[in-house]
Amino acid sequence: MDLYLVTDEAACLGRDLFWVVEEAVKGGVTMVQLREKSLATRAFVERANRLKELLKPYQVPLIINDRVDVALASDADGVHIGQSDMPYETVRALLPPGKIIGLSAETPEHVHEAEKWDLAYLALSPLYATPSKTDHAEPWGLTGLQWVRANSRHPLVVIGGLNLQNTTEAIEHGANGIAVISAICSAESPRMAASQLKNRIQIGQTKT
Ligand code: TZP
Ligand code: MG
Repeated sequence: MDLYLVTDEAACLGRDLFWVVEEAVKGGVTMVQLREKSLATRAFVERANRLKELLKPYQVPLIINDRVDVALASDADGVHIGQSDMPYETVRALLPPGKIIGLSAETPEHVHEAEKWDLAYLALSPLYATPSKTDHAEPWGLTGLQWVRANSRHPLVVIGGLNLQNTTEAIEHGANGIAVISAICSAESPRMAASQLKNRIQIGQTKT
């Protein structure tokens, strides 16, 4: 999950979401989260099924945001939950063995509580303020990221305002990966944007 794409059709500048995702994967995206806040359930499941088929040949895992039922229905690889979604223990009990769970942490308390859980990653939400999610919590910033790195055993993903200019320093400050919407979905070439972000991640990894 070093380069994690979170989908948002509204950010795709009118282009087909599946085209955007496939281009992004060809450019180096290693995990995809289907995030749908207003789609009807049936359309959500259809979209998840189609995305699952699209990603299969690339061996890129599909994660479903918020909805365990949609993840089960589409045999997705896992679920991403936030602090107001179903609790970790409930999600774990509902998912078959081998499925993964990612969790958003917005406060130090969330980070401490997450220590007892088996997470594929902890997402610091948001690293920076972003117009892509207006109801976000207080941003962690690089100082917050360093604190989480020192206080969590989980792989860390940062989300919110990540772009070509600030990716390397996020990796240098302890992030294992970055999650983005607009830096890829709204790029003129999602494939090139992904490949350039990947390059910035690799630069950060060699510096640490
Ligand atoms: N959660 C925290 S910030 C965010 C989400 C879904 C939006 C990230 O979007 P962008 O465009 O990469 O800042
Ligand atoms: Mg959620």
